[in-house]
Amino acid sequence: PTLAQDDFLYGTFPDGFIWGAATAAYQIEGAWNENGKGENIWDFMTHAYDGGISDNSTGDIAADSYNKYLDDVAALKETGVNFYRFSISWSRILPTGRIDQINQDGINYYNNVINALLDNGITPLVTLYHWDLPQPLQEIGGWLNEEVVDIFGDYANLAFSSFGDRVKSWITFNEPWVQSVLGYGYGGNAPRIVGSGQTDYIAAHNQIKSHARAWHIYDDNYRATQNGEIGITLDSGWSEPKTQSAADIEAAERNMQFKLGWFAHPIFSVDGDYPPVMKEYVARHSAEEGFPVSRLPEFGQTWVDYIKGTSDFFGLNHYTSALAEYSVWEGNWTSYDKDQDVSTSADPSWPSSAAPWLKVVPWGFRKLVNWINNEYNGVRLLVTENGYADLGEINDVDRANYYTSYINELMKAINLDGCNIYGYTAWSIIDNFEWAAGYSQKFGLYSVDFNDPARPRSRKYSAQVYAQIIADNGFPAPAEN
Ligand code: GBH
Repeated sequence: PTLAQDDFLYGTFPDGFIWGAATAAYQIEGAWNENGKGENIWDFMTHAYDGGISDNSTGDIAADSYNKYLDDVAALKETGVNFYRFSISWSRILPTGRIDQINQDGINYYNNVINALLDNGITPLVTLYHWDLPQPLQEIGGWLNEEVVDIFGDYANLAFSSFGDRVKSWITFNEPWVQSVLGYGYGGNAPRIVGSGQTDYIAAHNQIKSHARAWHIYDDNYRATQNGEIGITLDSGWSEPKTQSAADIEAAERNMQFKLGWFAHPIFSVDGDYPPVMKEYVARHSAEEGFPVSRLPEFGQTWVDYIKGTSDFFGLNHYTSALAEYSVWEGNWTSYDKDQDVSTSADPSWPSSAAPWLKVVPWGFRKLVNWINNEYNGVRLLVTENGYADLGEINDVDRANYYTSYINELMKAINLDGCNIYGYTAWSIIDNFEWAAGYSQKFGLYSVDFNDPARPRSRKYSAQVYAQIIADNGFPAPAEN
């Protein structure tokens, strides 16, 4: 299979560019109640009578990485990655979510994973929060309760003190947009709270504060001795104006500010705080709907200053793009999308995948990282996820082509456009529990047989292609003969 793109660029990534692959605890570990682990919001949701999962599955066993992590390490080694991005299950080390009850077995488990990685020459990159809040903290309101900011800080502190002698790269939150908009707005993800345009903004507010709290704890107490770095991972598609009308061009930019700027502007911009256009639009819609104040919470100057600058790198998850157009949503109801005066759609010509939301638009990746580079002053960027959904075939040519074309666009952004990007992460090293889609969509470079209790892994074609890209550090021109 060759890349059917005439704009393919031969070349290699800069020396020292790092390559990785990723997973998240709830999606792979299983062992949901073993050896002292507490219940989290995904355990709770998937066990509910209507768990909201398309194939009625759970992550109770998932890929059983709690028991089979050495298989994962072997797959990572075979792929030749420099680093492995995985997440800690908060309730595995703190069953109640709080610091007064530490589960030593959970600490041991992550020690084993970290040590196995290091023994194999693979650097750990650890995410503290990939959507799996301990259920007891949900019972006090979860991310709607500002008390969780301090509780998250305690958890982060435990992670730094337990693992920071060996873990030198940390991510506080994975995709707070998803946790906020899907978990606390539209309600398709745990904890399934519905309140778009209200509770999603509050959940985001407390996650941003929690992120900053963890960064300051690291900066104050660990950086000097552990010499690591700590950042956040934000997800974003690229929003392309549907037409070249001024209204659509502005709508696409506004959509970027509402999606990525919502979280990035407080942390990475010179001024801090939410994007001005977002404050303006939510305030105006709130007033039109009869709210006495804006539904978007305010940080106040003390928090603005506390949050600003709290990331040592910009972690980016990117999968797809959309067309954005100016559009006013009628009616007296609140929603995060309505607040933007934007509608999005996919171009019918874009190839699809097994995930309805994921269209293959490689050039959008290059535009997105350029947008970030311009918007946030050449910030050091690490791609922390990128990948493709299919039904699980071993000869996964479409995934291999997705990786080749997206990574090629990333290389153009570095070598032709001068973007400051230092690494790339494939999602995912293995097939896993794809949240509300259960096991119906697969993202792995390695297949997992979920019908076999032993959960055997098998290498897919895409893993060979990715391994070759890593070995070559890109796409060197074929030798002439
Ligand atoms: C990432 O999110 C996650 O970090 C990772 O855990 C996940 O496995 C991976 O993507 C693949 O999905 O079904 O219309 O409600 C990427 C951003 C945002 C993409 C939510 C899917 C659901 C759209 N995701 N979106 S919809």
